[in-house]
This record gives sequence, structure tokens and C-alpha cells, in this order.
Amino acid sequence: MKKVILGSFALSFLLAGCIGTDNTRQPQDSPMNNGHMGGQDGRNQEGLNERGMGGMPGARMAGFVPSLESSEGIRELSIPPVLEKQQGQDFDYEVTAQQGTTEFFEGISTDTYGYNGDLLGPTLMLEEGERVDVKITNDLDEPTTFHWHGLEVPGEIDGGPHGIIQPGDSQIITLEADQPAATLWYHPHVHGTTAEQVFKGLSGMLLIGEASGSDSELPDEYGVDDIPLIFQDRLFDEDKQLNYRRLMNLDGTLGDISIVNGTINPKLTITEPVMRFRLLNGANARNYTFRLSNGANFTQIASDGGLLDEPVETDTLTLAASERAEILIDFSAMTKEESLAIINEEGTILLPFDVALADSPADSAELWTSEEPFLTQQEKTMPVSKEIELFGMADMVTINGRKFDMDRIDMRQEQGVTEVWEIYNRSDMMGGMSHPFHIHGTQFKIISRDGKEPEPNEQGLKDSVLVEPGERVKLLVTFPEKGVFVFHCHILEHEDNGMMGQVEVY
Ligand SMILES: [Cu+2]
Repeated sequence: MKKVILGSFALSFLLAGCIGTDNTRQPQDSPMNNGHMGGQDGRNQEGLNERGMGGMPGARMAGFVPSLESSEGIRELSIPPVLEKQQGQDFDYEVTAQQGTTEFFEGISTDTYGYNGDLLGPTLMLEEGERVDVKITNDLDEPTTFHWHGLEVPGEIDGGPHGIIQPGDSQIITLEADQPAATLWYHPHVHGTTAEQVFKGLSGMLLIGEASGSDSELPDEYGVDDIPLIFQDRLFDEDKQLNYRRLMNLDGTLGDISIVNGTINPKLTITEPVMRFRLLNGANARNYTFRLSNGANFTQIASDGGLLDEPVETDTLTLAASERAEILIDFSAMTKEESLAIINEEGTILLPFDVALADSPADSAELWTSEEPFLTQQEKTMPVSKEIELFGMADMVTINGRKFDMDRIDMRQEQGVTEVWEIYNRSDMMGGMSHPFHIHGTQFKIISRDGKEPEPNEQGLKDSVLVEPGERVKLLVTFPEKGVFVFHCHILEHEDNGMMGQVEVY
């Protein structure tokens, strides 16, 4: 990589509203609606629909997604604490899934799940190349698993559906961050109850930081100028409970309440001129398209699995469920009178900023350009060797015409050998749904979408990719570790309904 300095002047210029000439993936290409999201008749499993969500019995709710309420900026954004290293134990970290309560609404206690706490989990920070022993404990009264989303670990500790930890049980596993610095996350993956457990609050960030001594000049002071942002939507019942069994929707449970890091009505006080944000779409199903409220550009620097081939200036960023991106926003040119927020495609305010900069000049951020093409000619022209067909909706979802069977291996691939997977989202008579497709145990590259090279902001390592109805996406897939890994739709209800398969890496 050839490094170039993009100083504060250039970044300020971006924020000042220069119109990008990039052609990054625009929202009209990948809309926040997931096709006929509301289900065939807009009803949930019990045939009822809370608050008229997707109501209108008999109508197929093509594209219906409830709007989120704008943040009123009442509470300072909660930043997940860093998971502390254990001293004098035979493990380095401990992560416990447990029950708790959270005061989302003033004076009201909502039953939630969390890791080492009431809601969400602490951020596990590893360095490139680091090996750590992690004790995982299930203090819930139901089985769970601990899946390290995006981490290239052997199948036996990947925490997929086979990795059940029974209530009261613990296990010590070794995680190795043998891959580039990236924004990853962890969450449960029990077949049939993943969606419910995530909905109730089980998710945490897993960050791989650049090895010490690296020459990265990106902001990296966690919680100061390097901020994780977990975006989720939630639906509460009349008692303000996350009553999943009653509120769930087979095509993906959508809410009208936006939470960021578990905070309703958040605001974030900005004290550094250039901020790095690590965005995770932690929703069960909703797609988010992020913009800045003043329409300015920002700089996307990373995708799911690490830094992009080249930073991308854009005014729009779409993330499907489970996707991540890292962005830089430069606040240094803002006056005290200006306001700025992260908004979605509807203009809903997700996270307003309260800018309180000291009168110090902006730091320079060192960005980079790529000298080599993202893909070699040989990689671009490799033949397809694995075909995946996504199809269906609600509980009729399948991959290659079949539902998930824990005892069936759907395909095999040799460890360390690169193959081309073609993911085809077969439309139905009504058009079909977008499916975010995720593979465990690998960070892949997108070769093409319908034959066209991926947009610049998808030219980086990925573990999840949104596939639109009728679209064919080719992926370059290598598994560095052995074991059985699942691949599935990351609309969690589709996953629970069996839109999942298994690849055995030998
Ligand atoms: Cu799906």
C-alpha cells in the first residue's frame, strides 16, 4: 500500500459539503426495505400485529417497513465498556450470558439479556495476531452459543448451532486474531432462538486492533475518538417489554424504536476534531442507510473484515443486518451554531452530535491509496464452484431448495483453497426479498454483482453481503481453519426458519 496524507484541510473540505463523484452503492440500489417485509399478510406468527405494523390483512406488504422515531438527544450515548483482562486465572477473559433489566424508558424496568451485564456486552479487544483464552458461561435458563462473527476460528469454537452451552455450563476456548484489524462482533447462534436472544440484548463488539508498532494514524482511542455504534430497532409491548414471542415477525422483526448501543434518544458529545465510528447493523432484519444531516460527505475506511482497498468518500452508506463499516467524520470546520447528526434514508435522526471542541487544530489522518488492483485477473476469471440459491420468505425460506439440517453437510471445501461461490437470490412472483448472506469462518471478497465489479466501498474483506432479488453475487472464498461452518441469511428470523446450510472444511 502506498500511503498518502489526507490532512485536516482535505477532511474539512469533505465535511463542508463537497459533492462526491463516487458511485458507491446508493440507497436506491439497496433500499432499506427488504422487499415484502411485512409477511404475506403483514401479520406475525399469531396472526396479530401490534400497533398496526404491516396491518391491512390480505395485503402483501411489499416494502413496508415501520419508520423509526427520531432521537430527541436526551441521553448521552452509552459506550460499551472494554472487557477487562483477568488476572491470576487460567483464562484471559470471561464472557457470561445472563438475564437482567434495563431502564429504556424512565421509571420502567424492561427484562433484557446481556453479556456480563444487563444489555449488550463489553467490547472484546484483541490485537492482530493475539491469542487469548476466553471463558464462556451460560447463566441464562435456556441454551445459548457464543458466535464470534467475522473471526476466522476453527469450526469447533465458532459458536454456530453446534456450539451449544447448556444453562449453568462454562467452557474455555482459545481465540486467535490471525487476520487483519477489523470491527467484528459476537452474538448467540442457537438454532431456532437466535433471533429472540439477540432481540433481548445479546450482542457485543469484538475489535481487532492494529498490532502495536503499526504506522496507522487512524483515531484509535476507544470511547474518545474511536466509537462503536451498534444500531438496532426494537418493538416494545404495551408494558414496555421486549415480548418477542408475541411481537415477532417471521420475515424479520422490525421495531419503531431506534436504539444505539442500547440507548434510546441518544446524543454523543464530540470532543475530538476527527472521529472514527465503527458502525454495526445489529438489527434482526432492518437495513440502514446512513447519511449526515447536512448532506456532507464522510470517509468510509473499512468494511466487515478490515480496511478498504482505498478509503471512499461518500454521503451514503447502507448496511444490512450484521454488516459493519468504519467511517471518519471531521467536525473541525463546524461552528457552534451548526448541528449535525447521523440520519437514515427517511431523515430520521439516529444519533445527534453535541460538538464541544476545544480550539485545537484538527489532527491529520493518514489515509492510503492502493497500488494493486483489488482482484487479480486470475481471481476475476476463476470458475464458479459453489452455487447457492436463496429463496422464499417467512417460514418458507430455503437455500438450494432445502432447510437447515444440523446433521447434513451441504458442501465441502478444502482448508486454504480458494473457491468462487455464486449467491443467487431467486425472485418469486411478487418480486422477492433482499437477503443478507453471511458465511462463518471466512472473510471473503466480492468478485462481482451481476457481472459488475463491486462498488469501491465493497472492495475490502467482507463476511456478509446483501443480495437483492434476482441478483447474482460472486464471492472469492477461502477458509483458513477446518471444521463445520454454517452459511445463512442474517435476517435472524430467516436463519431460525432454516435459511442456513453447512460447509465442512477439511
Ligand atoms: Cu433472508
